Amino acid sequence: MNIDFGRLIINDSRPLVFILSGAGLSAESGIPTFRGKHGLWKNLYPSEIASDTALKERPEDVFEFYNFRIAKAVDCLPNAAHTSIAQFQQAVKDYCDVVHVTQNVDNLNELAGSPSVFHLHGDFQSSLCSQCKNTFPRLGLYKKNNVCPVCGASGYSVRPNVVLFGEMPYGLDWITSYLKKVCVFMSVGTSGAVYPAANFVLDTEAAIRINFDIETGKRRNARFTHEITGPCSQTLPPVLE
Ligand code: BV8
Repeated sequence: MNIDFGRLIINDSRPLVFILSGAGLSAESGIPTFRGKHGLWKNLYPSEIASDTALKERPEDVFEFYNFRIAKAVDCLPNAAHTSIAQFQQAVKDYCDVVHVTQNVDNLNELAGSPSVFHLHGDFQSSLCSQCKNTFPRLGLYKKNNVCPVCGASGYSVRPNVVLFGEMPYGLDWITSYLKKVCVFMSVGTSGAVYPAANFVLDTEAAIRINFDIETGKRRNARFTHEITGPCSQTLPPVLE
């Protein structure tokens, strides 16, 4: 089965490398991680404020949380880890498929020239209308009177196109099927604190499963064959070059 993965057609007869990234990939670009010392926002954990319940009960706080994060990310630039993934995808494209699934919502992979990256938890560059379910480019920050350009809905209907806690992540159907075919699985800068992404390393049948993290050895329930400790802007490029 071939699948049109954005601009990448994944072909069953070719080797498949799967990269799962998290907030640690963008940490050295200046975007705070979720569970590090910057992990709290107004003394709230992400699972409290970035949730479907919070969006229903306190949409103004959820919008403020995302406007705060968008403002923090707007001037950030890709680091050497983003660039090494993008260059790796280009370098092997004639004989190997590289699927990069990120839990991040920033666009640093795209800015680094990545030909394809899949945002499992959505992205900051687009908005979602809760009424008509269409997505469209985000115009400015989130506020109550944003109007959906498709159906005209307003109020808090035009929201960040992100997967909140309690909402279904994007692409799970093809991701879980491809994890069975992957030969190399790389986890880059993720704590494994969030599901179902945390289970991908358990679901894959890849012979090689590498964890790149600044602090390894803490994911007891994962089945990595290799742990490479250090900031990923330094540890990832030598492996992908
Ligand atoms: C769902 C939104 C079902 C966008 C995010 C099973 C067990 C328990 C709970 C659950 C379960 N299944 C589902 C749940 C509930 C829940 C969940 O997982 N809860 C957690 C708290 C236990 N999951 C969900 O709700 C998911 N939905 O399952 O739906 C369903 C079924 C039917 C119908 C409807 C629904 C949805 C999860 C998505 C939530 N949204 N983000 C945004 O705001 O950005 S999650 C959020 O956490 C971000 O996406 C983030 O990327 C993600 C994971 O965090 P990390 O990326 O790993 O970041 P973290 O700070 O934790 O770690 C950073 C790592 O980097 C660290 O290890 C650090 O050491 C390392 N690091 C730091 N610097 C560097 C570095 N590494 C290398 N170099 C460096 N320089």
